[in-house]
Amino acid sequence: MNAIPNPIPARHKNVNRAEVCDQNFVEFVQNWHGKPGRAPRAGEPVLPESLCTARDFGELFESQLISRHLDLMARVLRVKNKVFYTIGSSGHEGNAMVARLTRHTDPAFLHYRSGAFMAERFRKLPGMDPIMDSALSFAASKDDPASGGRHKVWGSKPLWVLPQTSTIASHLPKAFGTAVAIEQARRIAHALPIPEDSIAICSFGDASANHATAQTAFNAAQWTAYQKLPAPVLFVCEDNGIGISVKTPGGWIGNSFRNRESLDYFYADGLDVAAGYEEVARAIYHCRTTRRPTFLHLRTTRIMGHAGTDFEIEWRSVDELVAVEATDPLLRSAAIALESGLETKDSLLAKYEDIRKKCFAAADEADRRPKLTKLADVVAPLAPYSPEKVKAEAKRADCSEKRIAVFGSKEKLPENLAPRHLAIQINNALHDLFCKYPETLLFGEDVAQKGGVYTVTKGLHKAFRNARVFNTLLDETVILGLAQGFANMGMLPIPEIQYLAYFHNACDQIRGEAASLQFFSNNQYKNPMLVRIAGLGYQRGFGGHFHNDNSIAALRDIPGIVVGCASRGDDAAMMLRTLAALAKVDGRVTIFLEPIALYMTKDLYEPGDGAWLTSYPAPDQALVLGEARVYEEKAGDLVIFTYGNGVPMSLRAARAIEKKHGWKTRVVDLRWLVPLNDALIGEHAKTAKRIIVVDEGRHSAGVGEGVITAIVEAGHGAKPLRRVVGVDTYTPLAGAALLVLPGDDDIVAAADVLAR
Ligand SMILES: Cc1ncc(C[n+]2csc(CCOP(=O)(O)OP(=O)(O)O)c2C)c(N)n1
Ligand SMILES: [Mg+2]
Repeated sequence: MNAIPNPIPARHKNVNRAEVCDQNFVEFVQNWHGKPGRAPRAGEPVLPESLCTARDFGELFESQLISRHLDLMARVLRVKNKVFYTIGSSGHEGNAMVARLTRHTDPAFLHYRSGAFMAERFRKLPGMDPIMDSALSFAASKDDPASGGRHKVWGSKPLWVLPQTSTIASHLPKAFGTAVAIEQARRIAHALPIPEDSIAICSFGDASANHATAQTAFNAAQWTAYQKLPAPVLFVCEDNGIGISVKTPGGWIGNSFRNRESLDYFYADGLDVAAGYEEVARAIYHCRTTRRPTFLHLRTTRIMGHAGTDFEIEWRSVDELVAVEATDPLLRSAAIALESGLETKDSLLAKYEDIRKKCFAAADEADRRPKLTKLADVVAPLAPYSPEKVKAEAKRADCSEKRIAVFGSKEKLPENLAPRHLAIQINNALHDLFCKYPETLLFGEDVAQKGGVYTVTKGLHKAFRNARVFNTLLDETVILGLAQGFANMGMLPIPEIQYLAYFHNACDQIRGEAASLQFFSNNQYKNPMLVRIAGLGYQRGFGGHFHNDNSIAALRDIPGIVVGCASRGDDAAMMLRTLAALAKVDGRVTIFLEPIALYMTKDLYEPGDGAWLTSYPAPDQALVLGEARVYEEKAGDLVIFTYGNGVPMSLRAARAIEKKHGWKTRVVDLRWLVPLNDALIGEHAKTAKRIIVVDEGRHSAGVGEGVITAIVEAGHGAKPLRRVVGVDTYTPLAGAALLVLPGDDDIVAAADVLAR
């Protein structure tokens, strides 16, 4: 590498490190005094012994220069308010090698320093322009082909680059999931959208490698490969030795990853394309041919700071900065170009300036393109909904022969059997979804042979075998990462989260990742799924908090998702069909919240009355998103809004209230918790004299808050109104649980207050 100037010239004390690095390049070329070689022909090694040919090198170097000038352009135009993002790729341009040596159909989940990777991948398809596309993204223009101006993301539909959020490491589980999905497709005869021998690529920084979400993905990949199951994921750790301002201990990445069980480690010098190319090629070849998880430790450096806002000079010495800047891989690439004779000083400087000009010209053009100026445009891809198509799809029932085979005979079809409880009807509905969608997969903890802890998935494994129904390792983040991976590959995943408390454990995989994909890709990518979560309180004599968690707040404010909660078997079956249809038709991330305490509930008013058993709805019946179930529609003395366990409680309380106060009570089972049907709530509030909201969730941020807001906003807040809601606490064990959760008596007591 080039020597550090001594003494350090005055210009190196410049606060603007982008200017310093820019000048460094120019000066380095101007001052180069080596002996130029005879320019190798396209197919010859760029330097003796290098696996990288002159053609490879020439294009890689150009990609590196494009990436660098996009960074420089962003720094200049940020201050003019024409660019809105300055986290750059400078020092990481060696990642272009990974792009060159993989295919544009290998799904890529990229680190934010992937400018050169992208520029290189753009070469894989004709007629694409990395500079203009990136400029539109930097400028947050509506014409940005990656996100439609919603974020500066690296993304491309034709190039299989799925846009990532800024949450570091959160993309690793879904990259692992995508790798598993590529392999799973064959086992279920599903046609992949990409070649069968594709690999999933994900890149991330050295500091990010420590994150729990990253470690969980490594572990899951190792766990898989350890069992000799394929998981062709290429983890590319771009090690620049620092994370914002915190240095990674020297040798940490190598020492931590070199000897992991079932994770194959490769090291490549990303600062030197001629030297690093061979090892990058070996790692990729290894991953593709062995289908094993592969860890590519790519040496990089970070120049120009973490982002444009990071004035490194304020917290690091100039000497240190100068030393880091001397490791700039573009200086090394310039040396290779000059040494090999591929470029002369003049031709190289001319190329450098030419790319600079193109980047600024593109930025100028991007600045003139339209921005997002309407709210409706911003949110259009967030939660697409085609009601008619969803309805038709939910009611589509064209697999009668398969059903007969699965259920045993026509007589044994569940709609021909006696009424049953919730758990059985969910189970029947899942069997039906498996008949309807051959691309359905169901997975989670204990869901296969055992059929789940509450036997809700019993029989599915036997009927549909290992390839479609399987146990995962014990990790909710991975379960949801797998779901995203399967969805990316066109399947319909139905992951199970064993208890609501354990969704909270992995919430970001939905909140930050799955639910955001349509938004940040301008609806070009979708990861449709149906997540089943067992939860809510009232399991008599069992569990304590973590099995009776009643906090729905974490789901309520996730933009774009649909959350349904069925209190009875027939609704559950019809709701599942609608949720699956929302996923299939509109690509939605849907959540089915299962009230555990109602799984086996048979009676409503009296022991043995069987009033909570329901018939199985024929497969051509489904719910409409937002549609409530209303008991005693005409009753108007009191309306109770509720859901889940609150429904049978409210129905019982309604009887007691009628006896006590003579009021006819209407009970509205909302069924759909996200989004809440505000209009429906307003209508019912309007036509009743009094209102009670029964929310088994918590006092703060529970569904009840949303219901009451809807009532108030509809102009009915002045009516007599009470809320019966859980306490802001964890749920205690045994009978004490009923102290913190609302019960039948609390509802009657609320009516008593209204009667005063
Ligand atoms: C989960 C999460 N925590 C914190 C951050 C803030 N953050 C952004 S980048 C970064 C450092 C990442 O360093 P590294 O992984 O080494 O990547 P580099 O920037 O060095 O390429 C931090 C702490 C984040 N984006 N996500
Ligand atoms: Mg780093």
